[in-house]
Amino acid sequence: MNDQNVLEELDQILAKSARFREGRVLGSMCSEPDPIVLEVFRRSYDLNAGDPGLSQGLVELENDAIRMMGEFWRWPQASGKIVSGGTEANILALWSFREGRRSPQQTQVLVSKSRHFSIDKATKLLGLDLVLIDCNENGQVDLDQLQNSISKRTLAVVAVAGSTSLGLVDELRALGRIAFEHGLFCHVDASFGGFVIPFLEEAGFAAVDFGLDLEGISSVCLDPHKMGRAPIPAGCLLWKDAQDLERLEFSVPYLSGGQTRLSTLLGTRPGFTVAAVWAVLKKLGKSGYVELVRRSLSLTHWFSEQVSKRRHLRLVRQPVLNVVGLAHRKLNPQELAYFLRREGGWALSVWPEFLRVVLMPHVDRTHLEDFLAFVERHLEKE
Ligand code: 0PR
Repeated sequence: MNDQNVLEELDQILAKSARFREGRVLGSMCSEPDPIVLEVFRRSYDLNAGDPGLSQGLVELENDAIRMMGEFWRWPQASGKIVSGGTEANILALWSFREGRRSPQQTQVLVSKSRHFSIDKATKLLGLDLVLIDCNENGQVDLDQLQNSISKRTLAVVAVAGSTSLGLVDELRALGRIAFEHGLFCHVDASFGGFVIPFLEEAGFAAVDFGLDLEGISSVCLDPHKMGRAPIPAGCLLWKDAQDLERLEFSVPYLSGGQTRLSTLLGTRPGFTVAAVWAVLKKLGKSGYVELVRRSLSLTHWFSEQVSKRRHLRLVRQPVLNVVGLAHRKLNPQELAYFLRREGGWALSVWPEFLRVVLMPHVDRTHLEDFLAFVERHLEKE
């Protein structure tokens, strides 16, 4: 086939996919990347970050990007890696903890019930045991229950900083302190919140206590492909102590650089991702992310208020980040989501008690007005 025919067929098939810019995708935690990444792709699409000896440029870009993300999380000297997403980052964090444990008895990972399923995946893969802790009335991990669950079998605590369901944030300082006092590792899963939390205060919203510098916090992951405006796949894992990263290193003698040390789960990995994350960080800088958060959080508060005012809708909880949970007073969430999808093409994320709207950069006020008007037309009768 010639290029044109291939591309025509591709367009036809891709037409079956929802696109962010159409304004109907309201439940996704990914978004349309910053347009600079198209140019970055043209310049870097053939590079393999898994062979650093071949591309010293990528090594420089990755180190620079890690430093910038470390600054956001108040630890510019952080060691880290750009990875494929939150799942890979969570697996790597727990893997390093397992390799660094004092005794093989330490198999338990404590985390709140609001954790993302990648933590379940990681513990299963690594032969570790997941201990699920209830949430308190604010949707944060219950610290008393967590403390009472610590024993000689405990290896690590995972804190959630931006829960997948409602964007809620655990008490990171208190969790770090508990981990420190008991000699446990503590990983912060800020896959979603990692590009929001550092900018809340400057954007004019209620701040959340955070930082890799907090006592007892060992690592944090944040996903550039969620609120960072980078393309998929792009995650990042930051370590406070370089030795935690070094435990994951494999020395590979035969690659172009000779004695290359590799510490990601993937071998061959996209150089384009590294270049794109770097480019978006350079372009937006701290002030760019503050602006983005200001816009997303303003929209979040406006939308929450609108939901609260609707007769048949219920706001599940006052948002902390840019995530809104809403429920219908008559339809259950599955029925509601199915109706919205079938009749209006709206894509929201479905949870047992509510639907999730994520106020990502591609979501505009006009999209939300359309959504609310649709609900009013179809679901607010009598
Ligand atoms: N940790 C948290 C707190 C997450 O919310 C997620 C993903 C992960 C880890 C795993 O990250 P990766 O998927 O990058 O490995 N949360 C989103 C979710 O489950 C992922 C997502 C994004 C799903 C966009 C759908 C979508 O359209 O909702």
